[in-house]
Amino acid sequence: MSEPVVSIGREGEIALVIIDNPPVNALSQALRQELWAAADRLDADPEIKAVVLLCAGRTFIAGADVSEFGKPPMEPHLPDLVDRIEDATKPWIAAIHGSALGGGFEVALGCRFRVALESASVGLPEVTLGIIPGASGTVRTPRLAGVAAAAELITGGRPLKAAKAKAAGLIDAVIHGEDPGEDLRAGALAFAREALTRPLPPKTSERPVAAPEPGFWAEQESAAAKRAKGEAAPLRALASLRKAAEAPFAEAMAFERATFLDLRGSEQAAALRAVFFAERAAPRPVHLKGVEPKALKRVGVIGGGTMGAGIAAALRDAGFSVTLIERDAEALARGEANLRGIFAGGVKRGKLTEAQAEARMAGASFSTDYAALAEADLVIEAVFEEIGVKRAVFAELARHCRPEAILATNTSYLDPRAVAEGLSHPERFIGLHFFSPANVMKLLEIVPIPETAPEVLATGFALARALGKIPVQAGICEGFIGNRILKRYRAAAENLVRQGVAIAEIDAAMRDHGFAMGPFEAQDLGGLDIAFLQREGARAAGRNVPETLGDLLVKAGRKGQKTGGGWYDYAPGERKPQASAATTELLAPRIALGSPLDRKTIAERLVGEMAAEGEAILAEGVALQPSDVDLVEIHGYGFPRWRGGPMFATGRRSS
Ligand code: T1G
Repeated sequence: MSEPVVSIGREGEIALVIIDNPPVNALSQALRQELWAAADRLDADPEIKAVVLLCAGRTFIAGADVSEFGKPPMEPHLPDLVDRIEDATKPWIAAIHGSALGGGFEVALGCRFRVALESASVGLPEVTLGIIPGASGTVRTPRLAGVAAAAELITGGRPLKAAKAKAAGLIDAVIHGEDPGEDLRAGALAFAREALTRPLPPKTSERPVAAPEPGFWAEQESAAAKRAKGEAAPLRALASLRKAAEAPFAEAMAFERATFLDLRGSEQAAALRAVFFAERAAPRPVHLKGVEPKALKRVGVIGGGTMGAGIAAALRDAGFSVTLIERDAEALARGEANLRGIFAGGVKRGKLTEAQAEARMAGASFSTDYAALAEADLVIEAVFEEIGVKRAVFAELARHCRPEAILATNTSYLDPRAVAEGLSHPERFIGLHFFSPANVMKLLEIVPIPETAPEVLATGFALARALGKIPVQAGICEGFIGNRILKRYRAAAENLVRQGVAIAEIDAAMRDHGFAMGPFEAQDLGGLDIAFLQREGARAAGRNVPETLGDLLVKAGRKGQKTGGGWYDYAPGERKPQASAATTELLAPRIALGSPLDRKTIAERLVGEMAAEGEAILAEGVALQPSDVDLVEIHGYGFPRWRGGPMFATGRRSS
């Protein structure tokens, strides 16, 4: 028999039920069964008056065991267990640290009370897995928090911190302190003793759901439909919540369960599960197991432009001390202002307090002298994409940094081997390709050169973990994984235009498919000139790079939104694309009179091209596994997560 995952202790007339099911106390069948047995045993114990439910390890119950989802559900089912806890003859008090998520939060909802450490959060992230809560989350939550707060929690899937959860009525007390084994345990016991001196509140299932304002459901449904773009779970979650507000408890529970089981077997849920596990595996690649990363504290960033400042901000957010280097005082002042601007934006959006923004700036220093990097553990270069400029930077770094300091380039198109040419100790060199804005975008492509030492590569992954990013290792080729696929995608989209498909129709097709933007409006936003200059550079170097439609636009001065027009026209100060007569005229000689394609076909064709390029990349060893290609597309290029990425969506990987 395997080790028990539940133990029972006691403090006077209060029992402590302690779950210990690493890593995240997920509700495996064994755990459900042992909790049920604990409820039976404590009901039968006349000396026990209340039960505190605590978890060992890093977190409270993080949810159902996602790895059981492909298998038939086994008894005891979670909704029954939640009812069983609610029906216990003694009140249960959930004592939450870390995260109470999904089924974990539902177990807490079955308890008569919930208390949580300040640092804890609670949530129902099921929609992020393509499902809805399956154990009363949609039915009990509105009984505590009302339908508006419940709708936000359930259709958005984002957890709430303890203080906000308390304000919403989802927990009863916030416990001060940090240590779950001491502060939380003591706080929960004190709460339990106090609660026993008062009459018990009603069970959650017996509370009514307050009727919302008239028009509430119609408004919610249309907003959710607009956001969903084909993603099923948020709308189905809303329907379940509505049922909870309009039907008796048992009927709403049956509706929720049926919806949950239906979605669990869906293609979208399979895709989102595959992404879930790929994201968790990415930061710790198997081939680096046992390789110790180097310690990182002080990091230098060369270049204070949009990319450099974004990287510096990401580093400061993660607590590294940062030294930003620029070539002269003027550029340095601009770099400092860029960094300050990023934190000011955080304050404006309510993500940072003024004091936090100040502290972020206080941990950054600014210099035009590379000698300031003498103590740096890592330096990331983010200067102009020109080989001569970059090599000059690395020559300076070799002169001023410790020989064991890691030196990284953020190049997106140059060959990192060429950037590193002539560098002493090339084993410490690596490519770290961030995506703009670097403090927001989750993807980090990690590009070793042949000399890169394994510890240096492992340090790249450790850095990604510290920054909360999704790292993907890429081999050397033009554009690495992401930009190489982007190039093929854009070329395929241009081919459709050449065949006579309307530009706006292609963009609309990709938006309908779940992308935030289509390929042409995205180019207008980012500017067409960067890719153009890169093609021109390759042509100047004697390579055969066929003329693109984008080249024609740039040559006519149409570089995108910043010049008032690119593929589309833009009214001054506006970002809304308008069909452009000028573009039509410019491109007319290259465009055939073709038959139109429907949007679904357009999207499938373009995703097919991405996947075909992904396959070529895998065959060349530039990407190590299909899930890496999918993670790059989802986290760097806006591929709809619920479609699983181009490799998953085209059946090239199943999990
Ligand atoms: N099931 C199985 N394994 C899980 C898991 C889960 N729910 N959550 C995490 N793991 C594994 C993960 O793969 C990794 O494994 C290890 O635990 C550590 O995870 C009926 C339908 C809790 C905030 O969506 O958000 O309940 O790689 O690296 O950074 O309504 O894990 O070590 O082998 O992420 O400390 C809803 C998902 C399920 C929670 C901790 N619950 N988990 O973060 O660790 S649906 C979720 C998280 C549900 C009911 C339903 C995070 C965390 P390995 P980690 P972390």
